[in-house]
Amino acid sequence: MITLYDADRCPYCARVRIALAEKGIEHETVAIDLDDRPAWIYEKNPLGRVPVLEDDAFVLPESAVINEYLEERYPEPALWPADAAERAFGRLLVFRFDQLSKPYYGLRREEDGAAERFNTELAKLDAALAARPYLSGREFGLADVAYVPWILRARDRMSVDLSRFGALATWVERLSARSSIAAELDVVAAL
Ligand SMILES: N[C@@H](CCC(=O)N[C@@H](CS)C(=O)NCC(=O)O)C(=O)O
Repeated sequence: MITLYDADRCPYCARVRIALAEKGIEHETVAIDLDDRPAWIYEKNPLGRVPVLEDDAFVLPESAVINEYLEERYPEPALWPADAAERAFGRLLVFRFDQLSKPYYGLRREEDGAAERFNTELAKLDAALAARPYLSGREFGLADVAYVPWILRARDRMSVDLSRFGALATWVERLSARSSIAAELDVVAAL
C-alpha cells in the first residue's frame, strides 16, 4: 500500500496528489500539521518536510523525485512524452522551478519587487505556452504538474491577475477540466 504524508496547504504535496490522481493509484493519506509536526516525520525525511511517499518499506521525500518514481513504477498513463527531447525540456522546467518559486515566496513575504519578479516568470511561462499546449509538450505531463499548484494558489489565494497572460490563463482553464486539477482547486478553495 502507498501512503502519502501530506498537507493540504503544501503545493509540493499537491504535485504528488495530482500525479497519484492522474495515474489512479490507490493510496492512503496521512495529514501532517505543518505548524506542529510529529517528531516521527524526521525519521521519514530528515528535513522534516512533506510530501513523503511510502511504498511498503520504501520511503521517499522530494516531490519531483516522488513523481519520477511514480512515473516509473506506474507507467500508465504516461506523464512524460515519448519523445526524448520533449521529455528533456519538461525535466529542465522542473529542474529550474526555483525561478518561479523564489519570487512566489518573495511575494508571499511581501518583499519589494517580488510582484514584478513573479510576473516576469509568469510571462516566461506564458511565452512557452503560446508555443505549445502544455509545459510538458504536446500532452499534459509532469512539468504541468510541477507548476500548476503555485499558479492556482497565486491566482486564488494571492489575487494574482492571470488575465494579462493569455496562454497561461488558457492553460489553467484547460488543466482545470481534468479531475485531478479540479480536486486540487477544491483543496485550494478550502484553505
Ligand atoms: N523540495 C521539497 C520541498 C517540500 C517543502 O518545502 N514542503 C513544505 C510544505 S509546502 C514543508 O514541509 N515545510 C516545512 C519545513 O520547511 O520545515 C519537495 O519538493 O518536496
